[in-house]
Parts: sequence; C-alpha cells; structure tokens
Amino acid sequence: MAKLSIALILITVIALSGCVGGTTEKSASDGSVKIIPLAIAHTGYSPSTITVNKGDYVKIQAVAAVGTSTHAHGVTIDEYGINKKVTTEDPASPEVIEFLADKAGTFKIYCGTCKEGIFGAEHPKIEAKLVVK
Ligand SMILES: [Cu+2]
Repeated sequence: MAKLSIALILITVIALSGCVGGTTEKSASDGSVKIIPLAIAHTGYSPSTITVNKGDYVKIQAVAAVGTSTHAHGVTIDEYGINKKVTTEDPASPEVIEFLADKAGTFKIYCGTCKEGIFGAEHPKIEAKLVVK
C-alpha cells in the first residue's frame, strides 16, 4: 500500500512538472496550453518574440528582472485587452497572464504601466512581439 502511494505521488509530480518551462500540454479544445516564461528588464523583454498557434491557451509567467520590480514594468497587448503590472522578481511565483489566442497576427507587447514607475514618461521604450499563427 505504501509503495502504491509513493508511486502515485511520483506520477503526479512528473505529470505536474511537465507544465512548466515552456512545455505544452493538450487542453480540452483543439489548441494547446502554452506556458511562456517572460522576464522584463529595462532594456527589453526576454524572449522578445512569443510564438503560439491560434487556438492555444497562453499562460505568460512574467517576472521583473532582478532589481527592477519597483519600476512597475508591465505587459500590455492592446488587441487582447491585456495590461498587467509585474512587480514580482521571483520566478517561483510569477505574475501569470492568461488568454486564449483566438486572433491570428503579430501583436505588439509593450510596457503600458511604466508611467507609474519612477522613470515616468522617460522610461525606455521596450517592446516584444506576440505572433499568433
Ligand atoms: Cu517598463
């Protein structure tokens, strides 16, 4: 009985660990769930291009680069109605931005919340791209 429990726990851990680090899993619809770790620094986003397929359910796990969380960087994608401030630097508890990629095209990701940070309107222009194929 104890062996069976340990085996079940191991299977669960292995199954859950498949959900992090840019891997994909099938969702109920025909699209996949895409987990995208994203770091925001003063100089830009990393990665600078996020590519998903139309119909994918996207979970961007955003963190501010170390030492930058007080600048109120964020993730804004106008066409998807996303405008999120990212104040965490901890990859273990990122700001998760979820949406269904139901519109194909190339969309600008920019920092719409920076005006609230200490640089105000002087904040460097940082941009990335969301490509929905
Ligand atoms: Cu910013």
